Formats: sequence, structure tokens, C-alpha cells
Amino acid sequence: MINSLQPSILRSAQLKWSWALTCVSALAFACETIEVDDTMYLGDASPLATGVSDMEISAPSEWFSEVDRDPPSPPAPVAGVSAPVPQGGVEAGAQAGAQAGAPPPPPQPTAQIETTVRLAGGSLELETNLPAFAMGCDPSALMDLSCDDLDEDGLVDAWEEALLEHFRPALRFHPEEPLLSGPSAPIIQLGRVSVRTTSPLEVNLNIVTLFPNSESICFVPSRSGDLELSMLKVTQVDNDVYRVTGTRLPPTRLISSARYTDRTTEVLSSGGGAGPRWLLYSLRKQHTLFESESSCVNSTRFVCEGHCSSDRSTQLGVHDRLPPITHVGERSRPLINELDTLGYPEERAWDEGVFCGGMDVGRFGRCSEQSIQELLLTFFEG
Ligand SMILES: [Ca+2]
Ligand SMILES: [Ca+2]
Repeated sequence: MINSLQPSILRSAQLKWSWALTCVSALAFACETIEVDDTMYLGDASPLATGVSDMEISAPSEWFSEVDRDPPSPPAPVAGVSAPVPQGGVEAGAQAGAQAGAPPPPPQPTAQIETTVRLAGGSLELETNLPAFAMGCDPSALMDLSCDDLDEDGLVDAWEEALLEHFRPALRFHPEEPLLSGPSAPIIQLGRVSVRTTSPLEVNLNIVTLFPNSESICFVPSRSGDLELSMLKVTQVDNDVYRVTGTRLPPTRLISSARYTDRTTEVLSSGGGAGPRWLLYSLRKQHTLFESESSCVNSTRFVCEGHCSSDRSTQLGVHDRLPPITHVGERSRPLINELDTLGYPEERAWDEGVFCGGMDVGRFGRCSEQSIQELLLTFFEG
């Protein structure tokens, strides 16, 4: 039994020995392969998938290029997509932009245009921070400031218009003035500002009031179209301060030797809610302008008794009007010419033709004897 078993035991021992040798050889081969061929993990198979330890995948640094080691670049901006707000908010972003060399936004003006009118020694005075001269005018100095000089007279148009707005006269009518009732073309004013001297700055204001017609009184006939001129001389007396230094109400027939008068004019204490205002008296039906009730009553001109207003109120009353005014510019550079949109079709501000109130001449048989242009260009040296 024992003898029969010996061969099988020996074979078994041989097999075990052979298996042991095989295992040792295989283990030696595997270890040799791992130690020698350490590039085997650079292929498609992931080192983690092969079960190799961390120590085994710690590869030499020269395996990776410089690009691989750099931090990832931010994505390029895409057109139409807003950039993310930087950490710290928009302000921090703007600061970062400024540090990066981006041009800073232009400064925004905070000061506002300020204009006031007052009485000084019996004369009207305007104080405004609007610049008078177009040369050197900086539109960023004040909010909503325009330095336009579209009539090319060297004066800022907005400054000219401030003078026209505040120095134009209010009109006091007789309670029975026909134009205050019933349909008619509007009573309007056209204004021009022109330079007399630049140092000190002194300007003329020519203000022409347009009436659709005048009616017969005494021996004066009716006319289609009626014009009345009122003039002011304005002088700069301090920084930003401009004073009325003369007024004139030229008669129908202009006298070349006429001069401005410096007498105190009648002024409303509050003319339309914007401070004091020049007040003129308009003769009933004929509209001739006077500087006071007494100058109307005592005039030697065509004044019929009872046609002057006797209202002496210092406030705007129910028979007073403050017609809208339009800046007409200069003859060489008109800001307006056709007066259709102002209620006077076929009439022009800058034209040699006489003014007919936008009406058929035949209605009253005759027109005004003057053109608007003639009155806008009237100039007194003194
Ligand atoms: Ca101008
Ligand atoms: Ca002008």
C-alpha cells in the first residue's frame, strides 16, 4: 500500500515543486516587468483601472509639458454675452478697468443754469451764469448748457434768449380793446439781440410786437397788420450781471437822431411769476405803446381822449398780456423767417415787404407802412 502510494506522493511533491517554481518565476517576471517597464501606464488604460497604487503612478515631472502645468486660461469673451461682474461689484470692476488703462468717463456737470431778474436803482437787472460769448463757452460747465450760436453773431443763443425772455415788455390794454375779444390772429413778439460794444459788453434788444390789425380812431385809418417796436440797451455791469441802461419806443416815422432814454421805466413788481417786468401801455385800437399812463394821456401823438388804460396796478391784470416771443436771429443768419407757424401766413420776419397781418389787404384797404425787418434793424448810436 505504502509502495503503491510512493509514486503518487512523489508525483504530487514534484508537481508542487514545479508549481512553486512556476509561481516564483512568474512573480519574478512580473516584478521585473513593473520595475523596468514603468511607461506601461502612459497608454490608453488608466492607472487607476489597472489597480496600480499611488506610489506606482507618481510619474517623473519631465513627463508633462509647460502647458500642462499652467493654470487653466479663462474662456474668451463671446460677443453678445455680458461679462460676469467682478468680485467686489461694478465699482471694483471700474477701478480695475481704470488700473488697466481704460479711459475714465467724462465728468458730468452738476451746476445748473440759474437766472434771476430784479430791480436795481429803478432799472431791471438780470443775473445769469449763462456765458454771453460763444468763444470759450464750455458746454460741460453747466447741466443742459448749449453753446450754439446759430445766428453767428458771437453771442450764445441761449444767453440772447434769456435776455429776450426777461426784458420783453408786458402790454397793458384798454378794457375795450377789440383784440382782447373775438377770434383774431395772435399777438406775438419777435426779438433780436445785437452787439453794440464787446468791452464792456453792451447789446441792443429790438422787440417787435405784431398785431393782426389796427382800427380807426379819430383821423387815423384802420390797417391790416400793425407793428410796434420797443428797444432796450443792456450793459454788463458785473460778472454775470446785465442791466437795462436805456429804453426807446420809436415813433412810426423813425428819427435818425433819436437816442435811448435812461429814465426809469414803469415796471410790474411781478410779471408772470418770474420777477419784475417792464410794462407798456397800448393805445386802444391803434396799439401805440407808451411807458406809462401819464405819457399816454399827455402825448401829442394821435391819441383820442379815453383811449389810454387807466389801470395803475403793479400786478398783471385781466387786460394785461405777455405775448410769446421768438428769437429771430440775424438777417444774414435767420433763426426763423416764415411766420406761418406763428399765426401769420405769407408774412416773413426778414423781408422788405410791408406787414399786412397775414390778411387780404382789401379787408382794411391798407397795410402797415413798415416791414418787420426795418424795425429789427433799427439801431441808435447813443
Ligand atoms: Ca447768437
Ligand atoms: Ca443776435
